[in-house]
Amino acid sequence: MTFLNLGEQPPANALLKDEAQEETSYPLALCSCPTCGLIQLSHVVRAELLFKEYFYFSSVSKGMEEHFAVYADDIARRFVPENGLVVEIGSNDGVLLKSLIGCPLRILGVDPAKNVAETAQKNGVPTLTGFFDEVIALSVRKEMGPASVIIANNVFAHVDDLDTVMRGIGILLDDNGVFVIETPHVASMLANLEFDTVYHEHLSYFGIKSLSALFDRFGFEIFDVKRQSVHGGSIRVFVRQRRDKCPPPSEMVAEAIRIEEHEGVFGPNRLESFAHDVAMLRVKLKGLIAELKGKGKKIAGYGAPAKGTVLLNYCGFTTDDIGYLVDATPVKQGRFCPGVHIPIRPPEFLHADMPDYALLLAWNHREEILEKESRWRHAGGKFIIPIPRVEIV
Ligand code: DWN
Repeated sequence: MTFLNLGEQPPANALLKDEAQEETSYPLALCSCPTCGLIQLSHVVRAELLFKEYFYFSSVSKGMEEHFAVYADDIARRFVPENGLVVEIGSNDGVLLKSLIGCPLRILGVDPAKNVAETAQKNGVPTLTGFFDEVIALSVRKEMGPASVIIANNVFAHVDDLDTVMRGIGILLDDNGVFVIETPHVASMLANLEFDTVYHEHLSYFGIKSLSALFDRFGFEIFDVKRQSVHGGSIRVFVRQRRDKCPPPSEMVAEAIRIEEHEGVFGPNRLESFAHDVAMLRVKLKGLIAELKGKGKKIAGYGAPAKGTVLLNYCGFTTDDIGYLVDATPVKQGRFCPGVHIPIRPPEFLHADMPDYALLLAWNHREEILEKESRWRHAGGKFIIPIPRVEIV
């Protein structure tokens, strides 16, 4: 059942070198399985088009660096013996693994984006460039032995052929090993109207029930869940091989499923009301921007996140509405947001230009950014927060 249609859009991270650059758009819509509640894109864009050169570097956000450092420490203490092997799939710039450098264990990142993997290597994180699959799993197991822990953060939702990844996990993970994934929680997406997290990189929108159905097919089970606030509300899911004499799963597993049922993840009416509320949010946001423009106000965008591309294109904003975006990621600066062709500049541009408003496209970093931009705010600058509701702060 297709329930949300965001139109034809370009890949969210396909930032343009110049406005004349040719770009391709693809259908961007969500459909759902009423049985396990798995929500997926209706159209798949080939991974090679999306991930070979990548513009997202997790370490740009200090909040995310702190998040992953605490995460890594927790995992290492609980699950990794002396000299144990920790492998991270989709390790990006090494933002998690770099905090384990110097610990009495071994680390290895795997990431398909050559440019990002090179940054990880410079950060001291050994990184294989490629899409994790059975071939890489066999090669790593042969060379380094089984992994005590395999981690996959904000990547499981990006994979089309999950069977290959799961078979690779089965090959590489030690019999007593733990597979840990962190991924946005579909219940949070629905509850907070996070429609802009729907983009071609995100093929699946998981909950515990849908993940359990997947893991069960490969002899794995979820034994613990920790809810996280990052990326609009995520779940950190702890997975083990199903064995006799295992302690029972934590109560948090059943609690997470109850939350999904409460949020109506499995109910077609709820999904349709989500789509309706998204359409209403667009009307409100477009109306506010038009009102402010009518009063002669200057409006910029803050952050050039993937989700920002979706929101700007879904609302049909142009440079007449949002003059430019600012983003602290060096490789994004000087490029243009795909589809809407809004230029991306360094944050210093905002401090010089002093717009009246900034649409906070990176709303999931609200605290960090409002703190960082306190001087601009004290000088009169105001943020327009689009999600979970349109508000000015
Ligand atoms: O799944 C994914 C999530 C985890 O990260 C990836 N597919 C892509 C990416 O999505 P995103 O681009 O929406 O993530 P963020 O973390 O919301 O992007 C924030 C953007 O804002 C980055 O481009 C960095 C920028 N930023 C900034 O300019 N100043 C961020 C902070 C915190 C800042 O202070």
